[in-house]
Amino acid sequence: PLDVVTVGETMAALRATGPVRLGAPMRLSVAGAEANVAIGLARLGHRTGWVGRVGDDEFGALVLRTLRAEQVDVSHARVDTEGRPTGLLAREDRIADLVSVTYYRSGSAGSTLRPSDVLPALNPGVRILHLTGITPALSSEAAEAVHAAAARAGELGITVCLDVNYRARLWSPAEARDALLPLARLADVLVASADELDLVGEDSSLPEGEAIDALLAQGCGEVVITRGGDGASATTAQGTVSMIARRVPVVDVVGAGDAFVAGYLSGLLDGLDVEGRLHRATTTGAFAVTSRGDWEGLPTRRDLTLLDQPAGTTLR
Ligand code: KDG
Repeated sequence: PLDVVTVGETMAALRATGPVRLGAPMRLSVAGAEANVAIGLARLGHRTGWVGRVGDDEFGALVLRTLRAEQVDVSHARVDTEGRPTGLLAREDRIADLVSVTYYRSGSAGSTLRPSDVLPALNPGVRILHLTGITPALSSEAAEAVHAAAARAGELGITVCLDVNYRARLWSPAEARDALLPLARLADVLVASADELDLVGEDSSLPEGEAIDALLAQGCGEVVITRGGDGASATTAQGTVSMIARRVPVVDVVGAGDAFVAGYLSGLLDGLDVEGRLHRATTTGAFAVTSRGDWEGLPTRRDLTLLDQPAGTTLR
């Protein structure tokens, strides 16, 4: 059986290294928060599957081929038969570290995910179901699919991880709150940036500490708050552990949150304590920010100790 099942939309991703309107060259890859997490986990040796829909087109073939090449199981992925295309995102690196993303995903194959696509992947033996708050923004059936998956996982004793991942280009905070409040109630591990907490807390006026306590009180086992370059903290019934981010040259921050989640869940699967989970998460996050691409630079298990070498080391 798989250790981890992830569910979401994986898209073709075009990355321009200058203004698109001037015809800047573009590089083609794939992207999607849940696929990034799946690849991160697979590189660390965990048996991981991705569930979603792609179009019956060349971008869809690229998505599936890339995931397969990364040892991510796609046996539950579906190819749309009704002519809907694979979603696409275009990324424009404008000034310094400011990145602008445009989505071409409304009406995509991935946005029509439904419960019957996801439920067959949740076999007993699966240990973690990883979801993000992006998928319920795609359509009402996709929202239903993630909700049904989280509910079934709960029945089967599968740990549900939800990364809030608010995307302002997909929906308003009010719409997000309506969909994410019930989903957060089903989460065992909740990952959010500090400014996303009010999207998943019953009382959005609470200060951070109280909002976290309220989530624990409603049954969430651990609340992980990411603070970018300032590190992260994880709160469980035993208290809060904080960890600073690892100091690395920042090249590309997109995908860092997904890399962090992959490291955190890898630590959970390996039975590490909260400190060990955060250490692995900040390490995988650091690999993501110090290499180009959403997932390309993620570490294998053997790479994990590379950052412990002094800066400027040449391994010979
Ligand atoms: O987390 C990185 C993602 O933003 C990227 O891979 C694309 O899933 C994506 C999205 O919806 O923004």
